[in-house]
Amino acid sequence: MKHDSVRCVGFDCGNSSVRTVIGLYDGNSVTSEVILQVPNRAITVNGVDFWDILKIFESMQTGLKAAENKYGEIDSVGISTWGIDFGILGTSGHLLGNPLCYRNIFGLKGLESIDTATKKQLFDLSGIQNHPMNSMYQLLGIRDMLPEYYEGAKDILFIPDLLNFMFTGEKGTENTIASTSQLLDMRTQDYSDKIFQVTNLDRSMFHPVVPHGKERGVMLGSIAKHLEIDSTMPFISVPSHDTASAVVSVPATEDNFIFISSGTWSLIGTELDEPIINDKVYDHSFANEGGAADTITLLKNSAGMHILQNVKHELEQLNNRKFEWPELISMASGAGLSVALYDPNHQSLYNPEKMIDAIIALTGESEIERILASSFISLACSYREAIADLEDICGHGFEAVHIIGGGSRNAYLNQLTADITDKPVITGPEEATSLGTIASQVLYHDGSATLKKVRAAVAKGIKTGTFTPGKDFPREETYGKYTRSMDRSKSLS
Ligand code: LFR
Repeated sequence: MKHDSVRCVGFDCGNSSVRTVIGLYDGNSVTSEVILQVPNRAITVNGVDFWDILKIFESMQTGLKAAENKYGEIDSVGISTWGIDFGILGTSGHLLGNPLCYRNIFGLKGLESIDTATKKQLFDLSGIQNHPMNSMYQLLGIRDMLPEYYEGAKDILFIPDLLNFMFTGEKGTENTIASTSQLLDMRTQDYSDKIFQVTNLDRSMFHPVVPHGKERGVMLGSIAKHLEIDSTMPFISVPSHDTASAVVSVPATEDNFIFISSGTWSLIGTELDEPIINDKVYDHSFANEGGAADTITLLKNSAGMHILQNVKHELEQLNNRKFEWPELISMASGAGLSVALYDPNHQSLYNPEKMIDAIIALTGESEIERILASSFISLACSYREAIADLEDICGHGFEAVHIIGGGSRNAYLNQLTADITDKPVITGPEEATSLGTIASQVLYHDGSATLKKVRAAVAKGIKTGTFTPGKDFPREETYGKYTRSMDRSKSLS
């Protein structure tokens, strides 16, 4: 160790914020501080949603400089982001445009172009659920609808790969982010030639997988000079899909645990040594994504806080004032339980022009308090449904539910989850992704560290909460109302 503690910067770049976090590892525990948080949002241009990758890159540079100013020389950096999306580099080596956001019609068109039997084959080959947002389906849609992008493409870099490239000039990928493309065979966690053959996509655009714990490159001298910071800091191959990093920080000591990684999405699943690829997983729409240290995160991609984030945003625009979460939660809880419920994964909620109108159309509720209550309760019911499916797939029950990520701050939703699932809920850490990114760098610095050891080191530095199921909560009545509201043919998950 160069100093008393190893100093790692973890970037957590999500759909709603870009966070720079510093983590200090003293050989025993990881402590951390959020250095900078900058809002992120997809930007709509002529009906198509894009990411402002340059703003994201700039905010990461600002965060890195602030971290070094405050803590001194940084020993390493790791980047995690949301999954699926990618930048396209042309033959000149430059970006052909802002990366598209997965909430667009290209993926849906791509999915529609594949027949049912081939979709099943693609699941069997990959172990990943057929979701319209998967990079594979987006690329099929882009090839058809934006041919100038596809034909001009030399390299496809997933968002964390693109950011690593922008910082270091090195192109590469790693298994967790690449797994969200549906182009890997999750038995080997490497690209599947057969999938490229079936889809007729071009494998040469994709980059080799850099194993976790290896260096992906060092910061470009020009950036270091511009920021006036140390130029030798290595960028480490961490689980660069935010979900995979977040799962590293689950404070579980047992091997079998359920996590709900709660943010814009809710990822509900468990960690496995090997993928489970069978008809049950297919029917329940679960995916075997890549996890840290060669694990698999078997999970359901389910709608999360995206619905409520949009309701909040629309309310703020309508009323020309801010609505903080505690106010929205008290409005929801005041409305009680006797509200209509809906499927949070209903296709009409994926990217509606107006989220509030879309919920009204599904529920018939028109008072905002009741819409909020309906949304929180429906989310908690979707958790119970996914957990029941997971238990069915795994063939055993799970005792408790770990809720991690920014959504774990929401005590009302945590309690509803405990009440409706009838399982104790353990919450924390909130900064799950960045802590996981930091903990994964510990594996690079400390040769004796294991996933178990770094998980324990993270657990020592965080606060957790516990929510116990209410004895008299009308859980069957509430869940029954939810299941009756479902129209499976319209569900995306
Ligand atoms: C969560 C997440 C999900 C992925 C979704 C879209 O932040 O990474 O795992 O399915 O975003 O990329």
